Amino acid sequence: MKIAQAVGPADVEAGDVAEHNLTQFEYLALNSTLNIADGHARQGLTAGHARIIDDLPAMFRSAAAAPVEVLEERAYRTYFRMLGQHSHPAGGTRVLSCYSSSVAMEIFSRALATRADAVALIHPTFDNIPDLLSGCGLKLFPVEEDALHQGDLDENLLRSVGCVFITTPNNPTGRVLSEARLARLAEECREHDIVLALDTSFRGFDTRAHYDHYAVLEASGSRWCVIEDTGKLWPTLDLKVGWLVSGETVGLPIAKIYSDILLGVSPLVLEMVHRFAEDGIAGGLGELHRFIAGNRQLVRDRVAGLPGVHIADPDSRASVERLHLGHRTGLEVWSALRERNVFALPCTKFHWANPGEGEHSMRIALARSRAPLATAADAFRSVLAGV
Ligand code: EGV
Repeated sequence: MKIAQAVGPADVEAGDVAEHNLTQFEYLALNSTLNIADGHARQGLTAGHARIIDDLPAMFRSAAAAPVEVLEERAYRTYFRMLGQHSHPAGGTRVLSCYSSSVAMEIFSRALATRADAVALIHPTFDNIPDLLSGCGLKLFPVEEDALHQGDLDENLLRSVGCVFITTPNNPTGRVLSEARLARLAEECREHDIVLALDTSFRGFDTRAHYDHYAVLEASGSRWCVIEDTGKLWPTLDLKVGWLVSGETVGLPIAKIYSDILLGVSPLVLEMVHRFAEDGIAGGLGELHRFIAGNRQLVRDRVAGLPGVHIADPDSRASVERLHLGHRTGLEVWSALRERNVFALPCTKFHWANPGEGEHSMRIALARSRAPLATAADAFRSVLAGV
């Protein structure tokens, strides 16, 4: 049976939903106009975006005519320039284009599983990361965010894994690995001859994640891999690219596994990424940051003063916002919201090693148009005032 059917609204019983993974919760929201569940970009087009979309027929024809290598290199060069990643590799198989960052993640996991048994993985984080890694037979050890940001990782942990995997900015907390901490972590990984993997899917939202990661990684001499994602930023109806970027000496059969799965991504999508990134450089990225900050303020204003409710990540600039619900459980609030056709995301499964930790929080997506977000936030307020 297809998963989409198994979790369709008709099947949803209180007992069942508790078992859902985060994406299964996101499916339930897809047909609602008040979907504040998934982290994909669903806001309206800006004027700059609309000009690109109006150009689509011409882009289709020019993409069909150009060599794909040219389009691919242009897309990632522009994307990396927008985000300050000037020392990114280029050419050959160092930057591989995938349909999504999850596809890149699956390719990475399979490649890693040929050489490693275990991974030290950031905790909490979006649950499909632990699920993809463990689906490849890898054993997982949690790395708590606080421990990661405070100092060196446990020597015993580093000795028992083949990879440290970090999402930065993290999903859902928005916490960013500093340049100094990345440099030290890369050194620790080099000392133990293990792979350092980063998932930077949310980096576009936070300028604190725009220091040149590739300069740090290259200088470290470590075996590294980075998963980049254009999918969280722009409302392109899920036309996006996940890039699987690797160091010269990563020592994993990444290009081979990639070839088992993909020939490449659509030249039209590469052309769109190039154009949206150009727009980002010309001011679109700043506009996006102001838009998300405004939406974040709107949500914070709506829930202000509710007893027991507080903002979990006051410093976050990611396009998602996590709320602590006090005594209420995420599932309880989820059910009450659902009766009003509003769908947010209970946080339990982000805490993949200790689900109980996420029981009293929810995540709200901010990459939404202002009006539906305001309606959803109003519903949130009245539900929280009532339970
Ligand atoms: C988020 C959806 C996948 C994922 C959403 C996400 N799930 N790919 N299995 O793209 O934060 O809502 O990352």
